[in-house]
Amino acid sequence: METNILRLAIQKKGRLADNSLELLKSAGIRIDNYSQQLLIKANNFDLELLFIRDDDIPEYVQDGIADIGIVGENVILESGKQLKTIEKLGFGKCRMSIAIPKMDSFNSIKDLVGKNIATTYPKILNNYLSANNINAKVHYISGSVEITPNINLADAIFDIVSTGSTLISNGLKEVETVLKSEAVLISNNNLSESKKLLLEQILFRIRAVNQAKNNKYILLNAPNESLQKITEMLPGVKSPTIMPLAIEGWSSVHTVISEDDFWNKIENLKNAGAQGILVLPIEKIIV
Ligand code: PRT
Ligand code: ZN
Repeated sequence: METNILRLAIQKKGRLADNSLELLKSAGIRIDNYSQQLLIKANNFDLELLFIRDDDIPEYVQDGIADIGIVGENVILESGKQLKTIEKLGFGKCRMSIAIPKMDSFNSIKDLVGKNIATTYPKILNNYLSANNINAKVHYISGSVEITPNINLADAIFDIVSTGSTLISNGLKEVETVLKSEAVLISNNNLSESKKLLLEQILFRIRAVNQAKNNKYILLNAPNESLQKITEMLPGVKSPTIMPLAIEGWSSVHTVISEDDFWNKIENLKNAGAQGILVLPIEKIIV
């Protein structure tokens, strides 16, 4: 008989582990007695979590050992598996770049012809090099790729970069960004109808949480004659709510605004006459 529990593979330990659990928690999925077991069932949802190394997640999901997974796009690409990306999750953001010793010159990727490049991601690098007709030697190294130029094991490296401080402290400079990556939700291609339904429910919650994260609730007071100008700047989910203040000639405007948008518009709002601006976090948004 087909079991009606959706199995989600997440990273057991590492950069994505905390954020993955945090996302589930904010989506209202409770996981009690969590103590790094391999497999654990959620308390209030037909979901079980499988904790594994991130490199194993694409294969587990492709083979149906897990139904869905949370993993970095870089890991999926390197695995070469054909998996459905269901949703970008907004954490684990990084880029994959080529770096060389900081004193070496670099004009274009043509300078890599004939060079030795060390990486943990040979498949992505080889694809990139062949797409650009660059003939270079790719060397697989399982860790600490950034030290290889210093010990003359390689002329260049291809690795994950986020702040760039690892490159700098190893005397390297980033010369070419090959791709950008973040954590994504992936799914097996042959989910049963009942599992698809569970996935839809989880996805609905994840979207509500992630939408809310990027948005703020904004309240402000404005003289009635500025209302039109101000509401044009604040489209909101549908349109702003406008309520009269106890003082004649003034209104309170409530709406939702993206965090970035807020910083771009704040000056214009003030110039248009907005006062007493409050910005509050939102827990969930269902549009
Ligand atoms: O044990 P397991 O195999 O599960 O974990 P792992 O060691 O393979 O992966 P982990 O936990 O290090 O990273 C998991 C995922 O996080 C990666 O696959 C990426 O998708 C994402 N990610 C985001 C990163 C980084 N940022 C990152 N900065 N992965 C690795 N790094 C490394 C980078 O290679 C560099 O050496 O962190 C170092 C510091 O980076 P800077 O540029 O901030 O100095
Ligand atoms: Zn890994």
